[in-house]
Amino acid sequence: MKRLNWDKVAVLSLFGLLITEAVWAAETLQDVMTRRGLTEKDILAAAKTYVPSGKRDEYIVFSSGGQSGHVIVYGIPSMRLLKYIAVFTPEPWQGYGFDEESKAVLAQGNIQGKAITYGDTHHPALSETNGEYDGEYLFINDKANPRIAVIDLHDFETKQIVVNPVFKSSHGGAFVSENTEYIIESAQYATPYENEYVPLEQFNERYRGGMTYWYFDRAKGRIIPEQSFTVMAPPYSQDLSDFGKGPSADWSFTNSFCSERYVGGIEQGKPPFEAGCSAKDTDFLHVVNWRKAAELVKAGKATLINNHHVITIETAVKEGILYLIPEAKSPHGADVTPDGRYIVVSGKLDTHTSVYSFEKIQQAISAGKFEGKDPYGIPIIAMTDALHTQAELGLGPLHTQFGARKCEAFTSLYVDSMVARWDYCEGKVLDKIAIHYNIGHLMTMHGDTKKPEGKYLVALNKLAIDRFNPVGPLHPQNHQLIDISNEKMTLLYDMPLPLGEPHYAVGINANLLKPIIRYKSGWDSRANQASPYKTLAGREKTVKEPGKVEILGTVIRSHITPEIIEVTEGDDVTIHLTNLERAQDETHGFALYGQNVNLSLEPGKTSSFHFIADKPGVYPYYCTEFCSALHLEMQGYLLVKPKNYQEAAKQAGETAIYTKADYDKQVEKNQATQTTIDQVVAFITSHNYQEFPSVVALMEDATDQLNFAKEAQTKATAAAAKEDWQNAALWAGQWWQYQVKAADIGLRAKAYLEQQGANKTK
Ligand code: RUQ
Ligand code: CUA
Repeated sequence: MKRLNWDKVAVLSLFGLLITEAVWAAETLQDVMTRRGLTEKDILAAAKTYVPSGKRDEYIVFSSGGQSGHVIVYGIPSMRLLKYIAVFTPEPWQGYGFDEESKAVLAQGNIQGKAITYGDTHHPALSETNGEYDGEYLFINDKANPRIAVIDLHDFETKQIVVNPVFKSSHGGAFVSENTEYIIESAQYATPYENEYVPLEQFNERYRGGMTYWYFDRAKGRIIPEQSFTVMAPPYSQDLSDFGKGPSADWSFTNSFCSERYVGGIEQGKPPFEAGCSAKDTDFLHVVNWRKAAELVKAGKATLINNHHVITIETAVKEGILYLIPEAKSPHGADVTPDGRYIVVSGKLDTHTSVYSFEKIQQAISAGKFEGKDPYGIPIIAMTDALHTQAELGLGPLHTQFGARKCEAFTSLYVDSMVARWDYCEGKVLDKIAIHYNIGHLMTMHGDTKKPEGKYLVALNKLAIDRFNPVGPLHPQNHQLIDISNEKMTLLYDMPLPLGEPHYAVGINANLLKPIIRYKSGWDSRANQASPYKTLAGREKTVKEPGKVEILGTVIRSHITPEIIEVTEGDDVTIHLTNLERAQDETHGFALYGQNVNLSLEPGKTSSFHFIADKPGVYPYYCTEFCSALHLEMQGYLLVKPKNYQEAAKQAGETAIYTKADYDKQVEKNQATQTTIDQVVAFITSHNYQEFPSVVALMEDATDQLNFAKEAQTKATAAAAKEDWQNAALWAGQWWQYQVKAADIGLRAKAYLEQQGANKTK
């Protein structure tokens, strides 16, 4: 339990039980190594990853949650899980998809009117300023239902979902431009842009791929669909994308596979997709001048399809914003180097990884030097004219990330189950390390920015067989932590992830993240504004109209207002709840029997839910977070009366259960608690606590709690003066609740000051 149990502490210390006798001799490190069969290498790896209790991780990773539709957050080097962020899929702990505010976000992701309650999340992207992470926003795509979500890193919540208006799938997103002006999302499986039936026989003429550029308004923290556009591309299965950096910042790069434009047909005796799609020796890297494309849209040169700006292939060719370059068979991944001078592309079915030179590409374009045109008239730059170098890294090269050293790159080798470290300037291999199995993406710290920090690499392995304790035929995934700070890469840790196939992940220096700890009071977090339903203490109210009930309520330790909600069968009921707490961990939950309602009310938040009370009955509700010693008592009843119900005579009034003795006993306890609080406060204020911002914040928190305590004390004393011992005892208990919280916060502040070696000033 997270709170100190005051009674227990008192009793234990009274009997001296807190002092344990040393009955067993402590084990030495050597003993433990022998007992557990650990080598010195194991111990070294453990020492590199172990984060002692109370200490924090250096990096925070945002990983795709695959089919779960979530984002997984964990720390490096400890690999400790910190959070699942609900994105495309309802998630009750966060109230996501259960309160009206978040349901509105999920509803933005409806596909042609249909609610979609999962996502195949692939590539998370952190917002950037001048090509470096700024810690403000995270974006992630859904491959199955082409969508992009915006997550605000101020509170780690999903704020927006946009649906691609012309694609029916999308793989190559999300990746951001150097200053997060645009987020790219490329199509995967070519389809007609229109939402209508087009026979496969018209594949070459009517099916299309493309690259969508979503405009991001930083001030609003939202994608603006009206200012976004798509550059149409041939039906070549556009795969992954990346934006340029520095010299190449105005350009984007998207690889593709199945440029054969094969449409399957094994049912008609034709070879299957996988054979037809890998027949040619090369596919195409798409090179797009997105800056110029955006200007073309502004100049009115785009066509409106499904109410969305599309630059047709014809326009793109005429205006010189789209080029193709052959790339090795079945390529995967397109990664721009930190200096923006090269683009690295691997061929899954080729041992080569190709390094294209941005400068050479530009030279070919300005010289008009092309080896031909594709069937859609797009100029093709010869591979030899664009290549800087090629490297033989191993079998099945896929994705590339960059290290902190000059020209240092890391590429995953799917078939070999290895990671290659190599020099992309020279095209030579430096080191290799065997990883567990089925590696897809890999990730280094800040490895896709202008300034990679290196240090650690995570290999994202799919379907971890033979590695962890078996849990049935569906296997967890395996994220392997690798130390890349030395000349030889070393494996440090295997972390099973029990949630969807890992695709890509991004790791950011923890110092760059500054999430808030509470909301401004009465906040609609999803809309990021004060909620119109914000309710202050004492202003709770119920508005009844025929057939309709609207309640503006509050929650605070250990009480839900209203406690009793009475409605009539068939009523349309809306309830808005505001969490009045300011203490940083005082989240209350709200669960209601039989209505699929489950809210998370973090301090300051206002959430709503709506339902039709169609069945007469008794529906208890309660708080689902262990928020205080009286958490279990944080409860209420929704009573749905049948239509035309005749009220029975009221029962006699409630009987008091508390007496003067109870009140006196509680007051005595409160005074003792106050003494402890005073001591803690004296300790803190006699030190230079003002030099520690987190202690100052804790003190503010504690002061809030003490003010609440004072209010309850006033009520208790007033009731006692009237000899209303029932209410006096209850309010005295409430007063104590706030004291305990204040003491708890104070003790945390004191411990922190002691740890940090604060100086005595008085
Ligand atoms: S992908 S395993 Cu979906 Cu990024 Cu390459
Ligand atoms: Cu609030 Cu439990």
